[in-house]
Amino acid sequence: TEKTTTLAVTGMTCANCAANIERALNKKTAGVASASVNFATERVAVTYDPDVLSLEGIVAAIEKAGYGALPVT
Ligand code: 9UX
Repeated sequence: TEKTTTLAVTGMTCANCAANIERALNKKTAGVASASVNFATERVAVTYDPDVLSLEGIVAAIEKAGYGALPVT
């Protein structure tokens, strides 16, 4: 069963940063079903398979892309 979580993202300075994070999660992180970044609110919603990926793994993937993330839900 998939879970959906929201994280606060830090370090986005232009709209393309949001696309960078979506690419990192949707195309490079196993276990992500879908990820959508809202640049204006600095949030990312991630739907994922908790059997494959942990919340810590989501944070690590965002950090690897060069940004910061803090779970908010
Ligand atoms: Mo915009 Mo973000 O040039 O990593 S893409 S600052």
